[in-house]
Amino acid sequence: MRIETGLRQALGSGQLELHYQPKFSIADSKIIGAEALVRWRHPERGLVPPAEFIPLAEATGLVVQVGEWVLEAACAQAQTWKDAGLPPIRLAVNVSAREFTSALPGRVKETLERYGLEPCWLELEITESTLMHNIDRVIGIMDRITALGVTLSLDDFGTGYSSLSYLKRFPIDTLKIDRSFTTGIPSDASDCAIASTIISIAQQLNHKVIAEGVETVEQLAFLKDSGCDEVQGYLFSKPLPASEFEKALREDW
Ligand code: G
Ligand code: G
Ligand code: NA
Ligand code: MN
Repeated sequence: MRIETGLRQALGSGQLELHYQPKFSIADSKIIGAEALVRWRHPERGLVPPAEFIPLAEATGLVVQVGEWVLEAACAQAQTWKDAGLPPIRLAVNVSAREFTSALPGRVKETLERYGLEPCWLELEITESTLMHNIDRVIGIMDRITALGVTLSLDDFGTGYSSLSYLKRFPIDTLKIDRSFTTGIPSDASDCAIASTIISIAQQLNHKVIAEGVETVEQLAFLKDSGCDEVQGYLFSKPLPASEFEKALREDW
């Protein structure tokens, strides 16, 4: 069966699920949020990671429906945690370029309202490639989203082609240092220089900065010394099923 047909069926039959990778504040090691990462629980192939179907979904346009499902599922989960009395944490949803249309702000607003959620529960992660086409239109959409109180983070920062002259115009809250740079810390001098430069740019533009893919205490020490605000990675936690993330949140609280 073509993977596209399979993915369409997966959307209709509840085979997608979200896992949550905690994001930690470096200053006090507390969980401050989570990145929602989609997985496909395939009847024969088991749990399929997004790298195996998101690129295809992007190529076919099906990523729009996947994205609608992800936003819905993340907000439903946030409502459950809110109703259970857990402290508000930001759930970050990845949004690909094809979802980043003028329909997105209205859909985000409507979904938050339907689940009775304050905007502080939600963050959207966008990648640099989203920002490359029609910059003025993209900034208009970003402004409408941030006007709702929903924050934006710039994912995989430094891996694309976005120019620094645009960066200052983006209403973003957080820069994410890509895992490919974190990996080389502390042995690779270039990766260390790039990471600390990203941190410095973020500080001077009044953005927060988070490093992803943090796996070692040496990486954490370097990032802390360099002024990084938040971390995400296997040193702290892999992406967790909702029940396990909730457990971690309750223990941390
Ligand atoms: O979980 P994993 O590291 O395998 O994720 C691989 C990639 O898939 C990541 O780069 C992530 O941005 C992307 N991804 C995960 N979940 C989603 C999603 O819900 N929507 C989109 N567009 N991309 C996602
Ligand atoms: O594309 P994006 O960067 O949003 O996706 C994050 C991906 O990286 C997820 O698939 C997640 O499972 C994976 N990941 C998260 N933390 C680590 C880490 O510390 N090391 C490695 N190698 N992968 C990680
Ligand atoms: Na991401
Ligand atoms: Mn990333």
